[in-house]
Amino acid sequence: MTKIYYMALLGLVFSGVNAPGQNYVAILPTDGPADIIRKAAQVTPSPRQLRWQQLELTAFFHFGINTFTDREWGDGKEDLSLFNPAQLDARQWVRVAKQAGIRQVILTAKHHDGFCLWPSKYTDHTIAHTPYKNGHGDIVKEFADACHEYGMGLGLYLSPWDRNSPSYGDSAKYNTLFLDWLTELLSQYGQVDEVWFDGANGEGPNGKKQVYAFEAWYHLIRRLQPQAVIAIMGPDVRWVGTETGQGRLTEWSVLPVNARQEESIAANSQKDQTFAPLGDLMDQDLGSREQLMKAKGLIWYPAETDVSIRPGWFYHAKEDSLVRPPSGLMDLYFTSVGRNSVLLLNIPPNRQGLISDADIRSLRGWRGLMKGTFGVDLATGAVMKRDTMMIGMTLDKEKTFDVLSLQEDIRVGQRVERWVFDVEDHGDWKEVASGTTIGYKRLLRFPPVTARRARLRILSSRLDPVISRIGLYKMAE
Ligand code: FUL
Repeated sequence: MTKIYYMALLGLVFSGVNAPGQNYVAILPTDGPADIIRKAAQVTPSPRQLRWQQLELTAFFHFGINTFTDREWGDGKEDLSLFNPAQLDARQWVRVAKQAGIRQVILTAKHHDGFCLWPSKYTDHTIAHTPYKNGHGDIVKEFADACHEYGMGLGLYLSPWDRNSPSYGDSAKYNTLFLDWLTELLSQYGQVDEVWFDGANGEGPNGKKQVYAFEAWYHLIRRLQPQAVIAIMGPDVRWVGTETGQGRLTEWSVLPVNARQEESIAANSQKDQTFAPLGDLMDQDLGSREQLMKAKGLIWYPAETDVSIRPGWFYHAKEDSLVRPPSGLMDLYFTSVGRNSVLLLNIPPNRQGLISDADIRSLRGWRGLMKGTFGVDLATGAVMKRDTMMIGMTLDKEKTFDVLSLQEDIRVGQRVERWVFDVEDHGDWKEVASGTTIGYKRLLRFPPVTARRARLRILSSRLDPVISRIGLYKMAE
């Protein structure tokens, strides 16, 4: 499926939406390379970005008319009488996610087909015109109530691209409609913690051209749900650039941006910053020193890795045998959270309106592997000796491990550019792992080693490194 996030993002203007403070810093014409690097090392997440990063594990529930038509992208002409998830239980979705260690879940309130899972006043293409609960259902409400009941973070996906709405393509009209939808979603269902705007737009060269009023949408979200992060086509959370679950080995959360657009700020009577990320967010190198030198400003803009537990985003019975096994989910953890990103794992409810047994089994197995691996930190009780660029550790006794976890204290910024981890082997130091960025978390697997003494050497850092945690683990079988 063609994805054109990056094209849409190129022209995207972010505005007035990051709390004033350190998650944006301007580069002055008088700044030399050393000033720019020092500034980059001091850009920090906003409180909402920090909270989101610490979640580590989040989930998507793709559910809608596509679930009943067996499609991935509906065209908006679907017969709504097909929609009848007779046993729907949003509490089961949230429970399954919670038992898997997931801490925030996002529901597709409206996908590209325009079908609303809540009874919106502003269109007829909604759940009110389906057999579900004889037209009296509201799945956004059932979902939100379940999240609140279980203390689960709540996110809503609202597709900007809409293949049903007659207003789509009449930019002003559709933007107003979109604000009406956002107002419904963000004022009727209690606290919302993430709003997810998809970048996909598949109308093609002869299709409708809709110009989105992102700034107005962001301001509404900040007003109604100030704690919510706005993801993907939004200023707080960036798409990692793949849908395979693979983050970058070098993943910077500090990115270069264009100049502050003072005219736009004045025009909108806004007090805080307006910026657009530089370049293509699918590039491998987004935040190296070389990239930073081109910037007019720097922002904290961390990566989210979205991937499905099955081949498709929506449920298809024929994919019941293709659910990723527990070891595959574990691999995803290493290539997303373990690469300075948050995992957004899609678990699509089926036609009954339930998460299927195959998915539940796999999630349980994964949870077992996670507990078996990360339940005991073999570095607990180690004696640490810290120098600026080196941390030595002596474990309480000789231990065997094959996983290293490193964390920087991102509350002061992301700084480490290159590091090596060694263990002592009969009086000699032996390198067992090395890497570039660390950020919130970096996980590495290697063949098991047995040692009592180990050391982390930072070979390059933008400012004094602040390592908040070193963990050592043994992979569960
Ligand atoms: C994409 C969409 O086109 C897919 O259907 C899915 O929602 C995925 C998360 O984002 O852009």
